[in-house]
Amino acid sequence: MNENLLLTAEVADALAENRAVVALESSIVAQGLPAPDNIIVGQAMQDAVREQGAVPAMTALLDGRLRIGLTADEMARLAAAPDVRKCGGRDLGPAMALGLTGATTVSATVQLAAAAKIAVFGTGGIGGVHRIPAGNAAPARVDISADLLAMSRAAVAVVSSGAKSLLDLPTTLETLEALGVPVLGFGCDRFPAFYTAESDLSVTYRFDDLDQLADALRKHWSLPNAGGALVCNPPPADLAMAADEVETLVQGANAAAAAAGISGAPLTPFVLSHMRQASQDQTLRLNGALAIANAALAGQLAVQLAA
Ligand code: PSU
Ligand code: MN
Repeated sequence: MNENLLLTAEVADALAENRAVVALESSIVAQGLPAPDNIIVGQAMQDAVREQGAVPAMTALLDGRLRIGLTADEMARLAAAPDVRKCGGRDLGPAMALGLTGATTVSATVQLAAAAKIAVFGTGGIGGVHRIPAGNAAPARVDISADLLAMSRAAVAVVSSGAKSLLDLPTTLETLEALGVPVLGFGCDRFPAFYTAESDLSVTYRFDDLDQLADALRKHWSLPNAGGALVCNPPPADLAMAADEVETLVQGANAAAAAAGISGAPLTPFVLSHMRQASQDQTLRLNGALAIANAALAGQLAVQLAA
């Protein structure tokens, strides 16, 4: 085990006894959701993992130390501090050396999960290839989330509701194909687009049986140089939105961002907050509910893999 990784006793014991553990990212708490929903959802994700008989392991960088498993107070600290960094995988080494505190995105979390030999990770949605903003005064540039390459390198199954349709989803899926990351639908043929289950894009394979999904992962990992896999769980049907409704929200938010001259890193937070307001918090309720549902499925999958 990497000597720089600090595991809680609960997580270390579970791993030593080959019991089920589920990694959780902390960026969803620090940057992904507004207070007070961030702490409520982060706690509910951990509870959902436990209800399935698995141990939750939220990852973060606290005062320069890589942490696997956080106390409620530590998670609250990440949720409350506005200056907590958003750390991708590439940030970890330098941020450790500088003694910084940061929340981990999908790319950092899969790297830490792999280092601790945690095979399953549950989150809301992954980052992907951004759309080139139409009508934006800023020059068009490619923005590809580090999540995609990180998933190709770490043998970790990421359970999510796909990726947000504010991204370029066809190009995101092409990139996952190029990187050798299988996209596995659990009970779905279509790639879920986070807010909506109705994308017209296909997953690589569909599984309806958890046992068979676990078998597919075991066999994927039995091959040389196999990296991760993306497991897709459609958003809860009672809160999921219609595709055209989401597209209207995305376009309204993008137009507002262009008008305000916003691009680069602040773009996604701006777009999400605009969509939240325009939907009277429906996107926020959905985001929380799908993240909790994905944590539960990740718990079930981890239990199945540990059996
Ligand atoms: N997608 C979501 N919610 C999130 C994120 C993605 O629906 O909170 C976060 C995750 O931590 C993800 C990160 O890893 O954003 C991707 O950021 P970037 O596009 O800068 O790589
Ligand atoms: Mn980016």
